[in-house]
Amino acid sequence: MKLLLISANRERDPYPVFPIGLACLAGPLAAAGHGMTVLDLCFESDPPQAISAALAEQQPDAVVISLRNLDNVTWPGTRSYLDGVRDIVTLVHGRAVAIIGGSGFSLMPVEVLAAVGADYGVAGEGEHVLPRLLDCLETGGDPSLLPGVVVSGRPGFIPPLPVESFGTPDRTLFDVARYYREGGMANVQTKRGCPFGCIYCTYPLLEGRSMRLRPIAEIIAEIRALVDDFGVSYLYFVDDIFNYPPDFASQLCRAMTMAKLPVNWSAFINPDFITAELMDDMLAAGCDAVEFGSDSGSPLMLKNMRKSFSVEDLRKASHLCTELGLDFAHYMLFGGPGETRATILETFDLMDEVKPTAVIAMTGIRIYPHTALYRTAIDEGLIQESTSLLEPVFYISPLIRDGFADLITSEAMKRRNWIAPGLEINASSAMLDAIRMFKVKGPLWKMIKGLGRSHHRPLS
Ligand code: B12
Ligand code: SF4
Repeated sequence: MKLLLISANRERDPYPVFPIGLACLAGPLAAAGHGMTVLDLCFESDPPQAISAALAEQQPDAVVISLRNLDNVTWPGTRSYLDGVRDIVTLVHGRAVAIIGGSGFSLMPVEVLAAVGADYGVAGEGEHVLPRLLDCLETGGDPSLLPGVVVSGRPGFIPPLPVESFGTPDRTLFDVARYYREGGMANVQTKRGCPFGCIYCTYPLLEGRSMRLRPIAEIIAEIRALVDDFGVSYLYFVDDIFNYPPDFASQLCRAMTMAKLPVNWSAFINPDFITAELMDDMLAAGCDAVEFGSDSGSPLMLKNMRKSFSVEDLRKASHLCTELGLDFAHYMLFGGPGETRATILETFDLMDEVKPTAVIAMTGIRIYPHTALYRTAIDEGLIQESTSLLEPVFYISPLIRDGFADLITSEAMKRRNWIAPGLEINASSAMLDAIRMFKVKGPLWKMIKGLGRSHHRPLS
């Protein structure tokens, strides 16, 4: 079949993110004999015009739309992207079959399909099932029998099956250089899955709870190609947790060091599985910044969010970074079940003590179906089973709802290293645009060291 692959993601905050999910599909689609072109809407000034032109020029049989983000998951400054996707599908209708997938789609497949009006949707990983769906369409098979495939107008679907293994994304049809220039990082995935069960988190739902590790030699070859073919010198590992399983992380780092790859990199890490030895391996392999998905500095809140680590683990991991001179950020999620003024202040106190390069604070927690937080929100009467979550609904503990934003704002503004995207503290779009003008490589939060004082709605 003749395919047009569309990356629908136009979000540029915190930076434009290369559509690695769609690139993962390009190889298997080519292997199945399909021809394809790519339309990436991220850098298009007039998406409807670009889509119409691509449809007229390419005359595709099917359009494969990748929906990475439903919204920016940021309270109170929420942006939803669904209208843009609906517009894409409307333009495709009558000219080609519209198939949609991606992480944003997979979180609420039946609801998103109905909302945007595509012909077919695919929940979960697309490497195996998308070629099978196209085969079905060509041969007149029944797509609803394929795991993960949602058919327009039909209720329900067979749950997706995770792929056993996955390979190197095919980046040849994409503008890697522009993403690197404007985003300052290339992305690489070394494994999929997360075995933990934090109450709000969708990652185990999207990637499964069991870990699937890529062969290390294949990852090294992928990084080598990014360096040689695209001049990349900074990477971000998109794994849910880079340092789990720790043995794998350590083997990968040692292989990167042996291969003398001229790259720096950063990743999300779990404070639970950090040892001095692993940190040494990471630094030797070029790691120059780490991000902890800490969520809170309060023992009660860590327990309530079902985190796998303790406040003491956060202390130890932070001290290790400080000793090694490694930039580190803690990501905080305020407002979970049981959050009070006291637990919020405990978090500020812990951060004052461990002094990270930056603290990135999200206020309110987006509720997704099939999470423990969803059940809590129903039990507390915040939402009903019938509540649509396509537009974001945020959980904010009833114990702190009044004065919540004011408290975080006033405390964060007292500190130079706090960033609160939803409250626009050190993180407005204008500010991020201004920072990106300097062609920064690596995470933008490292730049906070250069700011003299905290900014609220700066530069606007
Ligand atoms: C790493 C990551 C980041 C990094 C990205 C770094 C980088 N340089 O790439 C950072 C921290 C910067 C980031 C930022 C954001 N992220 Co983020 N991120 C992730 C994460 C953990 C992995 C994404 C990834 O690269 N996956 C690897 C690729 C290979 O997988 P994939 O894209 O899902 O593609 C597969 C399938 O989805 C499917 N597929 C994809 N497209 C299609 C199309 C069709 C037709 C088919 C059949 C299948 C298909 O097949 C692919 C291969 O198996 C996911 C959570 C997760 N575990 O998925 C969140 C996630 C994608 N992020 C999310 C969001 C919201 C954001 C932000 C908007 C805001 C925020 N607060 O985090 C920004 C937006 C940035 C931007 N410009 O777009 C949400 C999106 C869903 C939603 N709620 O809207 C997710 C799912 C997390 C969540 N909250 O649930 N993110
Ligand atoms: S927050 Fe991190 S550790 Fe917890 S379930 Fe999500 S990905 Fe796993």
